Amino acid sequence: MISLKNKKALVIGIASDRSIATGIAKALDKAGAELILTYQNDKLLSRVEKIAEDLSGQPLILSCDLSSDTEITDLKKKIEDVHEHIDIIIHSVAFAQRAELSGSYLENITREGFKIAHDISSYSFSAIAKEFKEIINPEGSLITLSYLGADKVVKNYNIMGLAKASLEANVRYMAASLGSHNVRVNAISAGPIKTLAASGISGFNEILKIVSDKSPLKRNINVDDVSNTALFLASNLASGITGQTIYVDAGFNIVSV
Ligand code: NAD
Ligand code: 0WE
Repeated sequence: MISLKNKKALVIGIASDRSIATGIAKALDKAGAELILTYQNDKLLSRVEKIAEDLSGQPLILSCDLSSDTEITDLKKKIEDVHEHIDIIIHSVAFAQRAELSGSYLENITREGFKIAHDISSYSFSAIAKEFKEIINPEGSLITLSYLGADKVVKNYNIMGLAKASLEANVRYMAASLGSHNVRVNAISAGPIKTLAASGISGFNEILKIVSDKSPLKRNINVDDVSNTALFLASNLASGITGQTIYVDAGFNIVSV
């Protein structure tokens, strides 16, 4: 059993009980970490509170919309009131305007849509690291979530593919920047999972079917598959791993035709 006793973990991206961030929060909690959970807006507070009730620890719950620099600065101030240092950051956040997540890439792309997708889905991870840098302990671990569309063309993923490519490059530059502090930075590229971020995406069920048919493990992945990898990357068992994108996708990314 991996122990994260005395480790403090900031988990960003809980929107429902199905969120990948919810599964990761539960895994970190079970390993003994002390949690700080953030939510994007007031509509989500009651859900996060309900999820927190099922945890063994009592997490600090704070609001933070990552599109705002002041909200990121305020988040750090509020955390510093309670904790001198933190050890783990989970960034499980992505956003693109819905109209840009279907149909023709070139017909639907806009300058504003490009900016929003890259701002929330890539820049925000570095913005958080920049803000928290000085209070992250040595042996710290930063983890974000990516998707195959960063590397391969996935129908309808469109602008999010570019944003995830940026996020994965961001992971490498952040890893190089934080390496001298002995802080590691990695991405988990997860296979498709039915969460809020997947709801209403046209063709999502077909993607699930293709993965279960073609992946080496002949199945789809679940939030536990991702959470267990996050637990490993957060722990010192992964002490030599940084700057990587680790696929947790039942092997789907290695297969062709
Ligand atoms: P989700 O909808 O539960 O989580 C997305 C989160 O992003 C939500 O909590 C939402 O509040 C947050 N968010 C969006 N804009 C924000 C902002 N401005 N400020 C703060 N938070 C903001 O869905 P999920 O599937 O758990 O997604 C989490 C991560 O996993 C995303 O990065 C997503 O790209 C990635 N991912 C998902 C899948 C999948 O199939 N579900 C596969 C691979 C990677
Ligand atoms: O990263 C994602 C989705 C992220 C996402 C989801 C939404 C839906 C609601 C970003 N922005 C929004 N904006 C909204 O308004 N995934 C990996 C899940 C996903 O989304 C797809 C996929 C997969 C897989 C979209 C098209 C094709 C495949």
